Amino acid sequence: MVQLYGHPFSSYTWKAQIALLAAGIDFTLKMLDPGHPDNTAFVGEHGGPFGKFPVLDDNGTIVFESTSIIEHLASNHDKAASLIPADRAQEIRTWDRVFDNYVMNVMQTVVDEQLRAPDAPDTARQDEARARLRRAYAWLEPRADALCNGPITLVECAAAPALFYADWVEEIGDDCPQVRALRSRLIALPEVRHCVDAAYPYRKLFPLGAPDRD
Ligand SMILES: N[C@@H](CCC(=O)N[C@@H](CS)C(=O)NCC(=O)O)C(=O)O
Repeated sequence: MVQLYGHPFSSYTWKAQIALLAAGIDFTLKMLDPGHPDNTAFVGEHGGPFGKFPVLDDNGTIVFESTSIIEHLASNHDKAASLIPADRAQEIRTWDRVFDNYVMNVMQTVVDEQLRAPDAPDTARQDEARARLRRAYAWLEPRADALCNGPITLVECAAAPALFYADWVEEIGDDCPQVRALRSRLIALPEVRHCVDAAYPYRKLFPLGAPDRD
């Protein structure tokens, strides 16, 4: 039995979910909410030093960190091997780092600041993060057209939630049409659309106010 502890609105849960869906691995999403304290306790125990999610329980093998979860799937499930094809593994791992470190985590800085102080966020900190997102978009622009045009790999798993939510925090501008097109390409993937649709009821949780699109 494969179980993924996470939440339908969580970007890093999407990342692992997209991999599971793309590989066709049956799994149960173990919901993290006040109605499921046992699941929350599990993540507190197994989600690394800060009890973060997602956490995978693959028939008793427990893995945290979304990239490690996907590495685990690719190494241990034949159906998931194509998530990290051997001939492109290094390039794919680099793109995964790019989307986590320079898009997803930067987006999260703005969100976390809003959660920390909803009435008086440190706007200088948020503005600085938004500027970093614009810099990431500009760097991606000449590279985006060549990305994510084939089967789902670790790159798509990382890029889809990162660009989906980053655009809500700092909209991808007219000066980056290829990054916009990349985001649209990713959202159109059935595995990603599944995550977008499942997250819809939770949009009210977005602390900056979710836009009425996507
Ligand atoms: N590097 C981690 C990041 C995980 C992460 O930040 N998860 C968020 C949800 S998207 C979380 O656990 N938030 C709750 C918390 O930080 O306590 C990964 O790739 O799994």
